[in-house]
Amino acid sequence: MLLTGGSIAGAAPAPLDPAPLAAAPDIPLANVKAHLTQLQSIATANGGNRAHGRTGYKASLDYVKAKLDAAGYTTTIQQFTSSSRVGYNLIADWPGGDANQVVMAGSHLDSVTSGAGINDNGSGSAAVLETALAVARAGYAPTKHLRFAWWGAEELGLVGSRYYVNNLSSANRARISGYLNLDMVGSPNPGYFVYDDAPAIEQTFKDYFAGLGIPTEIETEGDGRSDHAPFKNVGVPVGGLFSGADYIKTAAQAAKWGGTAGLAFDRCYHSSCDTTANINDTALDRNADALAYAIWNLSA
Ligand code: DTR
Ligand code: CA
Ligand code: ZN
Ligand code: ZN
Repeated sequence: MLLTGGSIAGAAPAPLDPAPLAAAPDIPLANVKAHLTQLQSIATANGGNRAHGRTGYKASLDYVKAKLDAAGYTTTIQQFTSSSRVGYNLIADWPGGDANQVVMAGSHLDSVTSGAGINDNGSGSAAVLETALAVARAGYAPTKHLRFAWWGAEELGLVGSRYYVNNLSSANRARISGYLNLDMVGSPNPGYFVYDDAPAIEQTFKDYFAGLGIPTEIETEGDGRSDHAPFKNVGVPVGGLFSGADYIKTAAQAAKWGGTAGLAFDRCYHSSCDTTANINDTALDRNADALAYAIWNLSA
């Protein structure tokens, strides 16, 4: 069921002549962290989590939606049921661009029941949100259409993103030229992993990190383990970024990335200690900026 809301009337009208390609802006780390602070407060006020079917998830969704509505996005809430509880996806379309060439970025907004889920996956949700808000601030008018999404019930098995893809017509699936996924991008002992699914998307992210002189590794831990999988399964080109979960950082990885060898990338993965204290600011900042770079370059 689609519940469409948002400030369509307030949407910024697409300019008659799209602006020339602008360089991607810096995504302010302070803004991304402010979203994480809000998500932490929401979890604290709702039984300590933001899990599917709980009040903390819907409060998280309402927070993100309000920011996007105020910025001029056309937002849609997609409702579904999983494990006898109601779940929600939030879809935000930036007015303008070629509807037959849609560049999407998304992240799951739900946490596990054991904690606030600030790295998993407040980090991805906040980075995607602030990138969407940067598009609005810039009045960016790319050739392609931009769509952003926040998924429900990922922790139950990619339920929300699978529901979205399953309910797209084949024509609408074909209109998506790429889907970029961010799931855990602020891990406290971070690695810099780039999904190696669609070459053009992978190269765009690698180019960004190369520009910073930061080596990356291909992401192998997560094949099929996050919300890019339902898109990949129907032939949509996908990519994404990941800073690591419960795998252990090797000495070689610590030598190139810093941090601590012999410890997990995120030792609070799926635990109650996944709070705002469980974030590496540098990783969060770099991954948010990398997403903005990819959005600007893939939608031009
Ligand atoms: N499935 C994600 C965490 C996760 C584990 N490995 C990867 C690799 C790529 C992206 C995400 C992940 C979750 O627990 O939400
Ligand atoms: Ca930044
Ligand atoms: Zn998780
Ligand atoms: Zn996750």
